[in-house]
Amino acid sequence: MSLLLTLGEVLAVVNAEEPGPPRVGSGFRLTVAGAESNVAVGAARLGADVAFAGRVGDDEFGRLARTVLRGEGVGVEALVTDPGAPTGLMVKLQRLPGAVGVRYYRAGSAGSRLSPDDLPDDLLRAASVLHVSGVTPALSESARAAAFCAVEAASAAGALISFDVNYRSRLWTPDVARPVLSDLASRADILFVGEDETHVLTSVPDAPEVLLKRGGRGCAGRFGGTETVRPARRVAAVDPVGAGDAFAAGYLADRLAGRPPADALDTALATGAFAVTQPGDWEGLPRRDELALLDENPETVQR
Ligand code: KDG
Repeated sequence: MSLLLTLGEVLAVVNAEEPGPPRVGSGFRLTVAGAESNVAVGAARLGADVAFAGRVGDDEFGRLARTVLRGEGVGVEALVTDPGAPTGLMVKLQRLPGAVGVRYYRAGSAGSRLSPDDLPDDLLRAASVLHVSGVTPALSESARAAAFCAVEAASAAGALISFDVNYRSRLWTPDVARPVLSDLASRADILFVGEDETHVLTSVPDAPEVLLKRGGRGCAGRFGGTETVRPARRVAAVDPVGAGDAFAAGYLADRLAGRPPADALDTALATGAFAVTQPGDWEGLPRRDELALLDENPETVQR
């Protein structure tokens, strides 16, 4: 079966359970997330063969991340345990209801110490698609080098390169990010970019498959010379974070299964819609037989 390899940082995440500033006794819900691990989980749920490469600390959060990924059917042979640094942490607060703010505690984390030495040569050779995002090169010099080395090695071995721009303003500025993200984007066979992210690229390159994400307005796919525009699926959104990763997961799972880009775009939009219906960046992601639920009357009771 075709292998999807994703590379990045998986983090522990604590989500405030109530809107407002944190106080003594405030409730937080613990989970794990990370742009590229979210994609891995999403594609695995849709039936793809997936492995994740990265680093976690030798701590409870690292063990939790490994357990979650393994439990979701994602290969973790290339998830290195780093005894010298903690697993990174992301905190999600809602200062006002629905206004999610993200804080990172990941400087010096195990994941940010990813380096070219961590790269799984065998998986890079075996992968049909390598998926990286703009988060990883923002983490550190060594993580940036790892992302570029992985792209070069996978590409040389014949894999398609999937790149999601995923610009994170809390990690770097547009001026620092632009040459790096533009370079990675120029190497992509499959490029995911939000319309609010095009300013961090010198230009949107003419990759064979370009997915321009328009948030609540859907997506424009450019496949060779053809443009395919689709509206977003209408769902009651609870938590928008993770929709882009879900979109990428849906698209890549379909392309790995041999479906054409226009069909993969439909699956991507459906997968993204599922992601926003539940709290968490990946928890609401669908299995393939659940995708059709979006077409059903919300009043339907399944018996
Ligand atoms: O896309 C969702 C991600 O942003 C989240 O899961 C954590 O990787 C993450 C990041 O760096 O923001």
